[in-house]
Amino acid sequence: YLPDPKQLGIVAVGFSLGQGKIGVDAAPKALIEAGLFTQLSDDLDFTIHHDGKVHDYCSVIPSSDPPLHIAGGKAPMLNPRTVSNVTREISKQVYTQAAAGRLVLTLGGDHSIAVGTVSGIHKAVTERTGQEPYVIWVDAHADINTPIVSGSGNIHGMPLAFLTNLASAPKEDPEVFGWLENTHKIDPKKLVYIGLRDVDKAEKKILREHGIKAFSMHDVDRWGIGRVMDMVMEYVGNAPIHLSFDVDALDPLWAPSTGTPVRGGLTLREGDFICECVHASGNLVAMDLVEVNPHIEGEPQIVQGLGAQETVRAGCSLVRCALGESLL
Ligand code: B3U
Ligand code: MN
Ligand code: MN
Repeated sequence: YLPDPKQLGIVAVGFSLGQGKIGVDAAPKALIEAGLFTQLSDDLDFTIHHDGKVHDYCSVIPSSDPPLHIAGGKAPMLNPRTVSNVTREISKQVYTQAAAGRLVLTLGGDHSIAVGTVSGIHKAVTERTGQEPYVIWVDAHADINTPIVSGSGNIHGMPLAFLTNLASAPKEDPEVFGWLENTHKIDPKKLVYIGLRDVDKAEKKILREHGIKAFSMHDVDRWGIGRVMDMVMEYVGNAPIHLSFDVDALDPLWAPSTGTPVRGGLTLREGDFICECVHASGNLVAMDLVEVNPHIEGEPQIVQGLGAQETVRAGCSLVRCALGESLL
């Protein structure tokens, strides 16, 4: 039931309107130019299925998409219709790749694109296997704000609220994420976080109330990444795995070029180790790599202006590890 281990579908999504900083839409191009596809095909023997395009979803005029005020909300949702339409498109593309029996790699873009990737994979994998995939969400942030509790209105901080059905299409505009069907949505019990360290108060309440499994940086410090991954993999069991990796889970020392860096994160080696463990399970069905922003240079005293290059290199490494590079 698992995808053919050597057929890789790639969706490249230049999209930044789930948050406020331009540049994250340039990540797929930067990753490809750094040689990612060659590494995957030549070194790791994947057959790549890619339409040859970086889908540019940023040309939609944001002025045609005014902020959406939600009753009782702290901040209006920003670019709501654009993010909804773009993620619907991504969902279809990812679904098609997965339904063809391929492992699916999506290069973002900001993390709002996960509304598309997780929904498309969930639908395809449950149809193919009758088993619901688990989502391993590696991130400094929990990305589970509902539109009501979000303090920023940025949708990259909300994808998991829509995907777990904690939030549904707002009545102020039911078209926004109205396309999400039950077959797209995940059980909050099938979500596991690793790397959290910047979680909003309302998000903490959501994690507690829904019993969502989470390994914060505190847990990584306490147990070490080895035991954390033992616990993660035991929780996930033998289910298919969708790995959604936000590069800001890594410490800004290794990945400075990202929109909302938070100190005290994973080392690159710990990030690679997470990816290797997921690979070793044999159950990986999809991976997202998001929030690489090559236009942000990062703290120059740390990487002497090489921030973007370093972050892109870190991103390539994470993908290669998830796809089996470290196997001897
Ligand atoms: N939780 C905050 C901040 C944030 C979420 N994701 C990122 N930043 N990258 C929010 O805006 O929802
Ligand atoms: Mn994220
Ligand atoms: Mn993040």
